[in-house]
Amino acid sequence: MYTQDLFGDDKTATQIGPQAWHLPGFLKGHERQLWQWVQTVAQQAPWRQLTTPGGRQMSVQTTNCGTYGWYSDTQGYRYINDDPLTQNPWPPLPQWVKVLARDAAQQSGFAAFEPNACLLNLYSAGTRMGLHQDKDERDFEQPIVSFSLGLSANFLWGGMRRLDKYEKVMLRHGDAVVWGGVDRLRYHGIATVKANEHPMLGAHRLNLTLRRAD
Ligand code: MD3
Ligand code: FE
Repeated sequence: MYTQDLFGDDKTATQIGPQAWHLPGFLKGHERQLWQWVQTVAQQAPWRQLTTPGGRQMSVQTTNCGTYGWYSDTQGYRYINDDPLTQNPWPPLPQWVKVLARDAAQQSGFAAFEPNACLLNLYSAGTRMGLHQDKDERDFEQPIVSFSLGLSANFLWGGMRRLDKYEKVMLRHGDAVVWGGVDRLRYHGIATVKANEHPMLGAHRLNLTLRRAD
């Protein structure tokens, strides 16, 4: 891996691809506010396990906020404006969260990122996310910003083909990852989360991905 640790300190940015960056501790000072806000989102748009187009239940629990939410059922993968569970629009994506995402993108070389979709994934021990590409968005030049809270997990960072070899990058409470451009369609996933107890999130790992869906 062409890792480039710019400051020789693991609390600073590490380049994990030509246009992909791991920002350890990027969320420092915002973690509790994020977790409290996510709990209010989940009161309005409850956690649920989605079904893949192939009819399998995903192990992670999911919800969304923003103008668009990512959804999957036997009809396929897509972005939709309303939560099928409540028939209401997804809860709003607050400006302060958009600003955090825009700042992470800016630090990674992507100017003026304006997310309009936020997918929230809640992992408990034993859950994982298999290798996949994110290709349900319209514009692959737009970056995606990911925020992690709670239990640590190994992020699997692959190539352009499913069977390409992958690197493991440990994502911890407070980390951000940003990728776009030539790295936007790389295969990626999350290894099975190990049982543990986090002081803020208890038995869970939370990941937020901020996206431009249209
Ligand atoms: C690299 N989520 O929601 S975030 C997803 O931690 C997803 O829940 C994982 O993959 C999670 O689609 C990983 C980091 C991530 C997300 C999307 C990517 C890395 C990516 C898309 C392209 C390349
Ligand atoms: Fe993904």
